[in-house]
This record gives sequence, C-alpha cells and structure tokens, in this order.
Amino acid sequence: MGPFSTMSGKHFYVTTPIYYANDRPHIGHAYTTLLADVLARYHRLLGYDVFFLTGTDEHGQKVEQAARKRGVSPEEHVKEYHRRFKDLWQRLGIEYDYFIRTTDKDHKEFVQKCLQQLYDRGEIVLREYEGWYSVSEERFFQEDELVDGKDPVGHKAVEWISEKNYFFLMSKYQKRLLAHIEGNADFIQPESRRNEVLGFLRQPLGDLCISRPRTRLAWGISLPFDPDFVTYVWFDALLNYESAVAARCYPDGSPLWPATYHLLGKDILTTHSVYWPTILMALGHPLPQHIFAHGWWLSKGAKQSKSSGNAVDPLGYVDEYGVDAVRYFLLRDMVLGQDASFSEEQFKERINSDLANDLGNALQRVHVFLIRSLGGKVPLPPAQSGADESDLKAFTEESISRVKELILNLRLSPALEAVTEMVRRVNRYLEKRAPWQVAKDRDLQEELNTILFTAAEALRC
Ligand code: ME8
Repeated sequence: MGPFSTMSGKHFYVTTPIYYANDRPHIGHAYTTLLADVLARYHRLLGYDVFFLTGTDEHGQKVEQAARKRGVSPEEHVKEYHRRFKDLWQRLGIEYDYFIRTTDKDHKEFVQKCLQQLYDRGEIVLREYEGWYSVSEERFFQEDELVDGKDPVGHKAVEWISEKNYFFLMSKYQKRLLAHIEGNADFIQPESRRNEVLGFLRQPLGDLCISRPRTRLAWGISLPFDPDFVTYVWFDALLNYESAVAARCYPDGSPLWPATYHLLGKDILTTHSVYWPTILMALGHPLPQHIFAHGWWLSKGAKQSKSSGNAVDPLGYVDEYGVDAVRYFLLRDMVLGQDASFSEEQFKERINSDLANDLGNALQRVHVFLIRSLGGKVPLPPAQSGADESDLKAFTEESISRVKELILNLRLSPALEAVTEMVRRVNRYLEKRAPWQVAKDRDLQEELNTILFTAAEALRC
C-alpha cells in the first residue's frame, strides 16, 4: 500500500469563517480559504471522506450599512456581493463542497429552532442592558476592555447604549469550557492562541447579548419568541457550521457534525473558542474537534483590511502571475501562528527563487532530455542502479512522510520548504550525473535511462 491508499471510515469536515458580504475579498480571506482547500485536497488524497464548507455572513449592521451606502436593499446587496466570493474561489481553484449563505431559508430555520430550544430551557433571558457598543465589531465591550476609549480590536469609536435585550447565560459554562480546553491540548491551535483563550477565561465570563432591537437593526433573523428583536449576527453566523450539514452525512451514513477543523484568523478567536463552544454546550451538541487560528497578512505594516484601505486584491496577482504562483506564495510565506507581510517584491522574489529557478530548472532539464533522447517517454525503472539513485529515492520517501506529517499538523510552510528541498536534491543529482554528458555517448543509453527515470520519478513524487 502506498502512502495515498484509501482508508475507510476516516472523516474530515473543514470550515472557513463565513465572510461578511459587505465588500470585496482580499488576500486575508483568500488565505484561510486556500488553507482549507489544501487540507481538503490532501485528505481526499489520503482517502478520507471530506466535506469542505465556506460561505458568506449576510446579516447584521455592517451589511445593512454597506447596502444603505449603495442605496440598495440588504437583500439586493447580498445577492450581488456574495458572488464576489464565489467568483474569487473559482479563480483560485478552490474546491469547496458547499457554499452557505446565512440568508438561506434552511439556515434561518435552524437558527430559530436553536433559539427557541434555548429559550424554552431558560438558557436565554430578557434583561436591561447598558454598555459600550462597537458598530464595526458588532459587539459590546466592558469599560476596562476599551483602549483609549475605542474598541480594542478595530480601534474604532464605541457608543454608550442602554436597552432591553435577550441574553444567553454563557457564564454558566465557563468552568466546563475551561476544563475542556485544559483537558484537550489540541482543541485550540496553535498553543499560543490556546494560552490566550485560557488567560481570557481566568477572568469572570459575562453573559452574551444575543438580540438587537428591531428599531435599531432590522436586517437579521427574527427571534421566534419576540418579533421586536432580531438575532445578534454572531449567534446567527456561528450556527452556520452546523446548519449547513444538518441534513447531510458522510457516505457511510454517519453525521458530519462535529467539524474536524474550524479555520480562522486570530481576529475572531474569542467568538469561536468561547461563544461557540458554550452555545453548543447549552444546546447539548458535541463540540468541534479543533479550532485553528492563523495570524494576519499585513500590508505596509498594518493588518490588511477593507477599512484600512491597504487590502491587496488577489485577482490582480492571479492575472499577472497565474493561480499556482499565488497559492504557493500565500501558503509558503505565512508561518504557523505568526503574522506575515505581503508585498510585490517579496512575492516576486519567492516565485523566482523557488518556482522559476529551482522547480522550473529541474522540470526543464528532465523534460528536454525526455523529448530529445526518448521521444517524450519516461523510461522504465532500471533493473539495477547506483548509490546516487538509492540516495535520491530514500530522500524522496523520507520527504513524502515528512510532508505528510507537517500537513496533518497544519504546518504548510515547512511542508513546502521540504518539497523545495527535495527539488533542490533533484537538481544536485542532475548536476552530479550530468545527463548532458552521458547523452553524447550512444553506448551509455542505459545509464541515461537510469538518470532520467530517477529524476522524473522524484519530480513526480
Ligand atoms: O469576521 N490576514 O468576517 P470577515 C489574515 N463574518 N486573514 C484575514 C485577514 C488578514 N489581514 N483579514 C481577514 C467575519 N482575514 C465574520 C466571521 S464566522 C462564523 C463569521 C480572514 O469578512 C480571516 O480568516 O471579517 C478572518 O478571521 C476572516 O477573514 C474575517 O472575515
């Protein structure tokens, strides 16, 4: 059995955040979706049953404001804007299994069903509430969380709001969540993010405001038990991971939920690792297996975002350099857990050295000889070969298992580094065995075949 043989009963359900349908996607959105795509493809290759979910977050204040600014209804706005994500995923070769929109009927019904259950069980209660509200983050902050009087995440203005609202009794679940994170070292990854959440949970946890008065925000899912309110966009959005698969199962009939991996950026770590698991606990549903939060793509030293105006449009790069170059750069240049910066110079340097020089050279050398000396056919494996051949073969096998281990641990940058190292070995092998010399002597045809087979086989792997 080779490394890619089929294994039955292996399941892999991976998600990306559902992106706000308020503007055009940039490199940051492309990165998380690409990461999911690579993991989905790799697991398919390993014989897993894979389900890859992405989509758009279409309710809430941000989307409502974006629609108003354009002078269209929110319905019209999201109908048009969610397409931008679908189009980009197509251009980037992203092969998702399902694209969820939170305005889908099934999703809305699922959210209302969960709300009603929690309300009936006394997990959701009506309260008077006052607090600092950030429109850009769509959530309340405590006084001591503010930085220079602004929200600590996006550093935007906050306003003091006093109103009646429904609360999910999240604080009840603090101890259970803490115990779960402590007992499952790989629940939140990487470790630095896990420590961040553990630190957050050592402070008292508040309850979660899960409604917005319709007078202030109309664009949302109505609370089934009080039509004067709509659902807080995060409560609505997080449930997408479960609503999308509620009516589906793996080919062997087992349910898709819980997800194997939720992939996200560190900006939305708290919502995923505190709000979401406690909501699931209250519902009595299983928790996702792993939550993985990556760092940010920076541009000119700041987080790329639509609002800071430093966002890079991936499409321009795809047009100019091709989709594989873009995919390669993004996955190669962000190291697990850290931020990474994006500039055209870095992009070109990386593509030139790894792809054009190393890989391009190796492929070109082998290809030219196969065409010139063997009519374009890869020769059969040699009956016997020497030490250089055995070395390259052994290195190839080691690389395959190393890459596998790295990818399964979400360490894509070192995995690609291992692949590049492998390519460099092929180049060194070719330099040492010099097929261009061997080809000059007709008596050495067998030796030429050995060299070309060995190099072509290593490149195939
Ligand atoms: O937060 N670097 O949507 P969003 C790396 N709708 N990744 C980045 C990034 C950057 N500079 N900018 C964005 C939302 N991302 C909610 C999610 S999920 C139930 C609801 C990526 O459109 C990264 O994955 O603001 C980040 O977490 C996500 O886009 C935020 O997308």
